[in-house]
Amino acid sequence: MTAPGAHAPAESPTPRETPRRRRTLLMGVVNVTPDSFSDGGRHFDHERALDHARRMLADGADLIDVGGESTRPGAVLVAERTEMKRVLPVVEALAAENVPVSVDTAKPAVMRAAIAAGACLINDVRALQARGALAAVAGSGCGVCLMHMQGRPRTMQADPRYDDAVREVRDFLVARALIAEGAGIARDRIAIDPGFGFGKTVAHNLALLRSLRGLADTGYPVLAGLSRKATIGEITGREVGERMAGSVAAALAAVARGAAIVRVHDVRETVDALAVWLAVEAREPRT
Ligand code: 7PJ
Repeated sequence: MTAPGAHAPAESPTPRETPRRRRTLLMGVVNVTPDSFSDGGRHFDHERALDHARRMLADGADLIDVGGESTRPGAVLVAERTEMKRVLPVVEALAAENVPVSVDTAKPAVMRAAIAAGACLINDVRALQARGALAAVAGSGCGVCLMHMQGRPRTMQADPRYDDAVREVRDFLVARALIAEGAGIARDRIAIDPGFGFGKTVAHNLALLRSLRGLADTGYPVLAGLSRKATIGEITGREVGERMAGSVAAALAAVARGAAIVRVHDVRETVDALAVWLAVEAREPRT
């Protein structure tokens, strides 16, 4: 894959003016959830998810995050078997094409099956707190993203409260990372994520974004996911289908504060925005 902006400018540039290849990784989101005419796990849903993934890869995604259970506010949990039927065929197909695949799951059995199917990253919104989750990842060479969430998806947005959201989220993530290391997951396999929108108000999310550098300074790579979330909607007044520009701005703000990975739906637009921003900055922030 060639980085956008990698073409030589017409005039011979000094090294400082040469657009840089970005180091920030773009994670493209693929949801394998049934459309209204099918029961999930059907061939059609998988083909649709794969088409979507391939389009994001062509647009410049570095890895694909496959999810079979919605964790959006108010979402209802799905059964383990259903989740596996949704995600595993997609993971297998992408892994067979040498695509780096992460799986968005909190269930140890799904983690194990996803790793066997070729996933290289487990993306757990529950930070490996489910019984058996630490062991499921520790026994593999797979990476893990530990995310912070207050409460549970069905109710977490009801009335989220913190004394100090930034400190509490950081302390939780560092504690979970140390527990993961103690369970045998090497430090260089761990990323952390403040979990924007997971039991957080707009004010909490903005405070966490402003202070993302403090998370990056823990030494763990930071993943940031703000794409199309309610906070973008509240700031812009846009419905979920119209949050692309706001999401791109949020991704840039996260990268400027040291995010190593941004989780996005609109890969092509984020790639372009990052390329322009990096060309102007001529130096990527520390991650
Ligand atoms: C996130 C996620 C996030 C990580 C979702 C949505 C909700 N995983 N899975 N971070 N969000 N690591 O995309 O709106 O922010 S699902």
